[in-house]
Amino acid sequence: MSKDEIYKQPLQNIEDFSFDKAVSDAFDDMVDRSVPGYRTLIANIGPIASHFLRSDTNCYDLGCSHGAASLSIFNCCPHDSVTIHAVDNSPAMIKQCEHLISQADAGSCINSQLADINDIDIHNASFVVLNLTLQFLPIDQRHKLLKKIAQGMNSDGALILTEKIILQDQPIENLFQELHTKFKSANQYSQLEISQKRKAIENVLIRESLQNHQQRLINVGFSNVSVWFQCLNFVSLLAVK
Ligand code: GEK
Repeated sequence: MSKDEIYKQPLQNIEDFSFDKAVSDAFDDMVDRSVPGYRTLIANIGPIASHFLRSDTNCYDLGCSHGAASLSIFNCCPHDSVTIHAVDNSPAMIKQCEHLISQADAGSCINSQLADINDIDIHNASFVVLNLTLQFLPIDQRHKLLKKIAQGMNSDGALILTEKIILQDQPIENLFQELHTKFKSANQYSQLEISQKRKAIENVLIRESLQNHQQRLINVGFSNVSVWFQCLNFVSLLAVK
């Protein structure tokens, strides 16, 4: 695993953040040092999935990166006949995902796919994961994707949606931003790295309020939407069809 040093040196031009090879190489270190509770999220996705997975159904990990959620599900999967589809549109991410799947001897259960999640077919799904992925889609594409997920899901299925949200209460929003900056400083990111990364990601990661996410999930056909995890601005929802 490479250390994330992408924004360590002063940059003349800060380009929009993208999931290229440099980011993929540093991804595991980056996500651990940047997302409060990431390991807790991954550790719990498998056990939550195992409650909803049914034999002879599909599970989708959309925007899978290196497949951490897929592997967590694989390790808890109660049915051999479940196929986990790990999908990402970054070639570098999928390459490393495939490597880790084969290292875990999970190739017969996890099918990795280089594709845009807007273009894939979703059917006979008992469980779907969007762990920190929807936030990278333009807002006007989000309803259509979630509707496709709800329509391709069996009646007792569920979705985990994890997002960095924006708080509607401005003082709390400011406080959580400040605490997130402190979290990154405590994880050895310099002020320069933090500010350059913030600039690179500001037009790429588009946050919405918790209420927007909850309402959209209800609108597309989920009957129960519960928060199961929150740390600062990072929230994970369990939406049951
Ligand atoms: C994890 N879920 O470790 N189609 C496919 N993939 C996409 C798209 C798209 N349209 N847009 C973005 N991605 C992972 C972490 S990372 C979150 C998810 C982060 C992919 C993108 O290539 C990247 O791998 C992933 O979504 C977001 O549980 O880096 O903050």
